[in-house]
Amino acid sequence: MGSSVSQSGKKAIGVGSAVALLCVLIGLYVSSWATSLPAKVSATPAPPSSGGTQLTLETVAAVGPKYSSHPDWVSYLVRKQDKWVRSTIYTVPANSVVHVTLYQYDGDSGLRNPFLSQVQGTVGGTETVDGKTVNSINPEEASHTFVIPQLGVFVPLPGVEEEAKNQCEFAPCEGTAHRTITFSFKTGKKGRYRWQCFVPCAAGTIAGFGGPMQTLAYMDGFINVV
Ligand SMILES: [Cu+2]
Repeated sequence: MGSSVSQSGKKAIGVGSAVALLCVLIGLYVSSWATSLPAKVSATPAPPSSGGTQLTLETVAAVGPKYSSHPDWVSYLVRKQDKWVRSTIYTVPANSVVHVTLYQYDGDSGLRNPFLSQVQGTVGGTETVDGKTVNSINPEEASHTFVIPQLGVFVPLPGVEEEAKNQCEFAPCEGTAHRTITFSFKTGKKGRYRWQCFVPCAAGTIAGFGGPMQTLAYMDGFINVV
């Protein structure tokens, strides 16, 4: 009798500590998930003649194993010093002009809402696409958009043609088939502004809006205006 009690006691302690360990592991997992934010990347000074600061971005069809545990997800990357990093949190100065150069390495998905194919809220209300100044693109050609709703900035990004040769497979993409888009926007007062893509570009997810479209640091992020 005594030995059976102590045995079940031992069992209870064993089960109890296994459960406790499991809880600790779950806690660690959740806290690391909840606090893992991408690094902040600051805009760099732009050439003095242009004033303001510069952000250099690229979009890729597949982020690849070097940048993510979801190698086939679409993503934005940002240039930091001489490297492409996967971050979508940018720090820019208040009341200033930010010049953006964006290399589009992804193909087109098309917009559901053609309204978003118009350029809005940029300096001059335009963007340049491969050197040509435009105020809208063909909605079917949209690959991604760069939109900061609170600042009224809407920039549609046309994709690489489907038949283009030499397409980039995995990030970082450099020199393979791409479109070059430039635009500038004014920041205004200090604050934290959300930006995001509005193209249903998350291939293989429900309505194209799952996965990278609903996980921070792929197709959306924040602009910290400081
Ligand atoms: Cu997108």
